[in-house]
Amino acid sequence: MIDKTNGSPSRRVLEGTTAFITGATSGIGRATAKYFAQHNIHLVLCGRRQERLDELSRDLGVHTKVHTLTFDVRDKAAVKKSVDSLPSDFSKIDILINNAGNAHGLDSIDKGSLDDWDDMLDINVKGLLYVSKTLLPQMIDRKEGHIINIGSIAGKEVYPKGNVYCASKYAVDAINQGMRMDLNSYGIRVGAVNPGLVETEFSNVRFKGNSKKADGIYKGFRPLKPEDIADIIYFVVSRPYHVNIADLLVMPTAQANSTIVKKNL
Ligand code: NDP
Ligand code: 8X3
Repeated sequence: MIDKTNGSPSRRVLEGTTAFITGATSGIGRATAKYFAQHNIHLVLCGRRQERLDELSRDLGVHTKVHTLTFDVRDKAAVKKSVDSLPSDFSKIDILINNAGNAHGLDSIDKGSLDDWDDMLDINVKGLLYVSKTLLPQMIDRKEGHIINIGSIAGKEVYPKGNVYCASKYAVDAINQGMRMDLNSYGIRVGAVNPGLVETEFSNVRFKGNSKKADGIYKGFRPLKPEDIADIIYFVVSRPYHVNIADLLVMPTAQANSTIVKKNL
């Protein structure tokens, strides 16, 4: 990729480059896909829900080139097979957004479910590693690429009952730092975007479809919208190549930290 300034010294022109987004079927990933499409970034969109990927492909295909991959990030063979299946038009990945992930449950450590723990560690940590490992060789060969890891405020401070979800996001924080060190000599940019409360399907997944409980999380204050995070991710990727936003924490104004949220209920 060549840095062009397009009349502005502060923005990198990304038209025609390709972004690989995991967790593109919902929330932050979907909003980022839409944002990127508006800027004519070509898209490889991933998730497990085929019908949502088909819908995105139809909607965003009018703005940019879109290819979809349906796989579970926990399945390392499926990750590799999917990446290997990319047609030549989409096989050069310039930007990787490691976004797929969720919280499963909100229970004290003595009451948490083993299946929930497996899900969070397998998806949020190991899935991110499998996808990265599969795409890294080509970035290393080209000595160029940008990886954005979606962490969380939960990876910066532990909150009650957050235990294993927080552990998974602390791991993302550690992996983000480790990747930046180990890929430094190849000129690859690595950074994390760590959101606080964003209104997506996140809480619905955490509370296993209990929408009353999920909606309650965002009541009485103005949470972030997935588009707020997409806007920030676009800002991060569109910096000139010598500028790397390494670690960014963003919360709603009503939120001071993981446990303090100003609510008017
Ligand atoms: P959503 O539930 O709206 O989206 C989660 C996405 O991850 C979906 O596209 C889902 O796709 C995908 N996904 C989940 N499990 C798997 C899997 N096993 N294999 C492949 N894809 C999977 O949540 P958000 O948009 O909020 O979450 C996105 C990221 O942001 C997560 O990493 C989350 O931890 C992080 N985050 C969210 C915050 C929030 O408050 N919402 C705050 C801080 C961080 P599908 O089901 O189709 O596979
Ligand atoms: C998602 C936000 O506050 O549930 O990472 O940890 S929180």
